[in-house]
Amino acid sequence: MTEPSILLEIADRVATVTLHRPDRLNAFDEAMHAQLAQALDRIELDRAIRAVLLTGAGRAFCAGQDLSERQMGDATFDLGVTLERLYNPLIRRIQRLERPVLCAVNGVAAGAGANLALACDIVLAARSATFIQAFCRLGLVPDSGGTFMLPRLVGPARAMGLAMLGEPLPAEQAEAWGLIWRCVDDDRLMDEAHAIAAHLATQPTRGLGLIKRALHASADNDLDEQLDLERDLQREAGRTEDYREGVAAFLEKRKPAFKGR
Ligand code: T3D
Repeated sequence: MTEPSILLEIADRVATVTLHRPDRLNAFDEAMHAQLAQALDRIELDRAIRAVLLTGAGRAFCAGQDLSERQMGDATFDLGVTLERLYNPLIRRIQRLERPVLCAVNGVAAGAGANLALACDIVLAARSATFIQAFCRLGLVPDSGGTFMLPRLVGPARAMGLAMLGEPLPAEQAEAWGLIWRCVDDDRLMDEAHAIAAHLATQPTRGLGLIKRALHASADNDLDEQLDLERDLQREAGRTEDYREGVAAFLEKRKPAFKGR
């Protein structure tokens, strides 16, 4: 029996998704894309899941596209089609998922693997991890949202350097530049990641989903549009049970028990 390329474990309202092709540094082949899409189908449908944790098996997070699938030497092969069919839907689904997605970058994250991590809501990385915009080494353009995320996260000068030089960016520097949330010692990574995911899974899930929507929209909105959006989203948030629970718990000086609705 062939080993699964994606492991999905659901426990205590957290779905942990592990990229699992360690001998290929978790590079994406067609089967891994398909299995990840299935895992996301399951997560989207199961409202009891209130946080997602994405990580990689073995010494890498993900080395991007499996290049052994690109050995055909056929100049008519259309990479635009593979982006449209595989990578773009993946990035859109993560960004639109109304549950917090935490990424634990356990090792090197290269090419689409780096940008998959950056598409997640909170990125935690092992101190030994590196981020590589490896595309330029192959004559390609950063994809999977890289040209969108990089300048917004680190500014145009650093984005251009990362994209054109393709040098490994160490996790500590990624944290210092604001590319990721935090870098932690390697042996602490998964404990910290599980603790954050467990915390997120007890929080007001709908409110967190609305925060995600507001922050994503701010990249394209002017202040007036964003103020209007905040008004609309706050109206929605104010109608949730969790908001009522949050206020009641504050006034009663107790810990809130959020239900995610
Ligand atoms: O194609 C499309 O659909 C368009 C979309 C493109 C999206 C992309 O992601 S393009 C970018 C593709 N990725 C890369 O260019 C990264 C390639 N990998 C590397 O540069 C290096 O492997 C790393 C810097 C990530 C790690 O280096 P290192 O020295 O730690 O490991 P290694 O020895 O290079 O790799 C270990 C094994 O994994 C090795 O196999 P072996 O020799 O033990 O049998 C290596 O070939 C394999 N591997 C690593 N990355 C890939 C890979 N095999 C297939 N595809 C990979 N991307």
